[in-house]
Amino acid sequence: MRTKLKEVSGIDWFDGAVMNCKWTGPLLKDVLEKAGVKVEKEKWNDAHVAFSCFQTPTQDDEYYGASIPLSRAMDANSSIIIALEMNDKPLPPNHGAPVRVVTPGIAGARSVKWLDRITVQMCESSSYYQQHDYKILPPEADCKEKAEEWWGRVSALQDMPINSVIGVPKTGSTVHRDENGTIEVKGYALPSGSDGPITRVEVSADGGETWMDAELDQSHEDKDADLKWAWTLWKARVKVEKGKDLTIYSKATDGSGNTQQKSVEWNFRGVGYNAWGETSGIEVV
Ligand SMILES: Nc1nc2c(c(=O)[nH]1)N[C@H]1C(S)=C(S)[C@@H](COP(=O)(O)O)O[C@H]1N2
Ligand SMILES: [Mo]
Repeated sequence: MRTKLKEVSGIDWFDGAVMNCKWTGPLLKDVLEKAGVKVEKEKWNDAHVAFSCFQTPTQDDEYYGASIPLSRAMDANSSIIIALEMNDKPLPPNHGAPVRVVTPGIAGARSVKWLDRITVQMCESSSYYQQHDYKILPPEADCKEKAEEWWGRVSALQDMPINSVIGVPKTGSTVHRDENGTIEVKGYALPSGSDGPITRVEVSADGGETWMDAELDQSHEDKDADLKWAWTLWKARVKVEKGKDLTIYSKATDGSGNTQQKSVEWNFRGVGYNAWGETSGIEVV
């Protein structure tokens, strides 16, 4: 959003702010049921599960915290877990050892690492990161002072929007055409929230006039694996002319028909950016 639209108050994540691996641990739902949830079912939509880590202060708060709706947590299909393992090994320290939350489809900010406490409560987490960060503010909130007026009025980002990224070729690189005049384009795609899996990825080398289908790699060592929450790696061979300054776009669609738009509206923190995937300044030789 910073490079395409205008300056934001955020970090340069580029295309890499994503995690996709195998997480193992009990369902949050089962843990909450064992502990006993006192909120009546009719109120689950208004209740929240808050996660806290008190082990270190953060940049903007005394602790790290986040929350998600209780209704989402109590839905077994939401696959929200208290993770103990990552890729079949105990969690490594930087990914939250010994225990963290994993909230598939939901912004990573809610997957609290080094978990100390889980609370069922009638308000969202009071953490700075739930209240004053990770929200898609309206464009008029264009500075810190104006953002102050909006934090309390905009809901916290939960489900992430559908997205796709072109990993190869990298922006600014030189690529060789094969004998058919094509080049290989590869990347990943993520579904929107719980609307996965990815069902289609298209690629365009003419500014979005025409699109061709990419080949989806949805194979998995575990045949019954549910790719609802996973990324889908994709690749395509795209016919291109020789020349400088080629731009290629990618566009994903998921199980509920969500798809990407050419551009998205700017927001102060630069979060939720999901315009078409793009690689540009490609020299084709
Ligand atoms: N305790 C704690 N948990 C945290 C954070 C944090 O700063 N402290 N950062 C969150 C954010 S913003 C993200 S994107 C993910 C990153 O998880 P990862 O390091 O396993 O990729 O952790 C989340 N959990
Ligand atoms: Mo994050």
